[in-house]
Amino acid sequence: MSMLSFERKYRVRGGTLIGGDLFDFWVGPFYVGFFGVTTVFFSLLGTALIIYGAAQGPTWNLWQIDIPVPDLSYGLRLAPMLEGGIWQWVTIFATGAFVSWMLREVEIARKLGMGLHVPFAFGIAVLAYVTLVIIRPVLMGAWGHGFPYGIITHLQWVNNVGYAYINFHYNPAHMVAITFFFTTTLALALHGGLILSAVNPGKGRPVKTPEHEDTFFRDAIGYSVGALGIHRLGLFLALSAGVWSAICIVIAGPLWTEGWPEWWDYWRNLPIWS
Ligand code: UQ2
Repeated sequence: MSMLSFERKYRVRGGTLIGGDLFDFWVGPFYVGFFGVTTVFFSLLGTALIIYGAAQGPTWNLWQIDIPVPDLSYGLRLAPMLEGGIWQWVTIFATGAFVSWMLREVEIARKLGMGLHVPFAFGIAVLAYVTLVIIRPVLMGAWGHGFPYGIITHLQWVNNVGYAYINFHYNPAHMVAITFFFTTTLALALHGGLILSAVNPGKGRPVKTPEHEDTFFRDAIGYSVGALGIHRLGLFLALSAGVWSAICIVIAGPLWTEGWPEWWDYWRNLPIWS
């Protein structure tokens, strides 16, 4: 079945979470739905606010534009627009847009009778963002603990938070997160390389089969995780990277206030060493 006739067959009504048939239609190739409308709504408002914030100056240099967080003294209250209020509303609209996009993915998956793996995976990315700008600031008692929306300024925030805990690389959850990021790249490099090597064996030579893929790894390391298995593993590794990233930042402050090197003192102070 060609893509076009497949789409005609499967572009049917139903599967919506809210609104019934009201927004159950397509605009060109794009499914709309209730959450398509809310995604556009939140995105436009958030983008307009960012441009309004940038227009307050002092620069239109893309690298230096900044939407700053409120001062810590505002705690968890709403700040005046030009003193961090813009950041607060951008955060609300961004979260609204991200959650809307996820729910639109849920509706599309339901329509097609598919699993919810893609919206679930996207939800982990949203969770990582929400952890930084909502969960951790709330746990620490001030919106000013969120990261500012600027290319340079968000990097400075990462740098400052790192030094606030002396050396963030001693955060054990940070270590786990990094390990998952690296292992994700390893798995994707192996998978991408394996697939391309089977599909592109060289000019004039026949494309190889999944059995070739299995056999390559059984010959090389005595084990093949399998065609389905590599995708389960890849999703697990990638989602774990996101989850442990969220964990490593949400425990820094709310749970552990000293430098991360000191966290290991429990180990150095074990009585067995004396
Ligand atoms: C595999 C397989 C694939 C793959 C890859 C492997 C046929 C097409 C890459 C090999 C992967 C293994 C052995 C797991 C490596 C473990 C980690 C943690 C990186 O066997 O089946 O399908 O793409």
